[in-house]
Amino acid sequence: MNALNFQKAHFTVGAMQLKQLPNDTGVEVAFAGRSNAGKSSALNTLTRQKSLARTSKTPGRTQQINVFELESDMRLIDLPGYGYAKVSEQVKRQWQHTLSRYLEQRQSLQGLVLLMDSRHPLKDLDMNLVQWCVTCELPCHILLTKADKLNQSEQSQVLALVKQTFGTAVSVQLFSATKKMGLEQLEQQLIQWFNKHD
Ligand SMILES: Nc1nc2c(ncn2[C@@H]2O[C@H](COP(=O)(O)OP(=O)(O)OP(=O)(O)O)[C@@H](O)[C@H]2O)c(=O)[nH]1
Ligand SMILES: [Mg+2]
Repeated sequence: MNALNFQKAHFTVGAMQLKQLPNDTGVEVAFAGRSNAGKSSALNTLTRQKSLARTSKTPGRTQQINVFELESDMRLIDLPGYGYAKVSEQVKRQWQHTLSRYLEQRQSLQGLVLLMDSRHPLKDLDMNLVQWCVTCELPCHILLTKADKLNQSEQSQVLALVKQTFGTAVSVQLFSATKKMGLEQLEQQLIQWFNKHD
């Protein structure tokens, strides 16, 4: 299996609309999840860059579709978080519409990394997104984030719960950006997706 240098990731564009995305060729993997789940932090840990993707204590920070190129035709995508309470209904609906169009239409999209805060997993919109992946046959890998906030027995419990909920439809792992926990497992999944279409 080919190695991938995630450290080489660099920002290319912040798209407000789908038509601003790079050409739909090669392979793309997107990071999705509720606002504040830890998407940007996971991308920074993965790429060994402190501030490649902007993180924030204020949920709803990432509002554009941020594109990071690893090599030509290999991209990581930081999607805006969903479910942020303070965003207006209209903005929420607009974003859900854009997200579903992206997931539906993007030919280069080979997999979705779905992040859930390990202390609050399986919210309605998370369930919808997994269901959507299954229906569309888009591979989905779940990261249970901020695992450093749980003790060992809580970690095993949440992992078992989420695995049991989805069965073999998706893969699931614990992750902590701060402790770099689960990093290798995430990398293996990404390498598999990126190498599929070499
Ligand atoms: N303890 C701990 N905190 C984390 C971890 N990952 C992220 N956080 C914190 O959680 C908050 C949100 O992280 P972000 O990475 O900005 O979350 P996001 O999903 O990109 O959020 P939006 O862009 O708003 O959708 C920040 O305060 C992070 O420092 C982790 O592994 N452990
Ligand atoms: Mg973010």
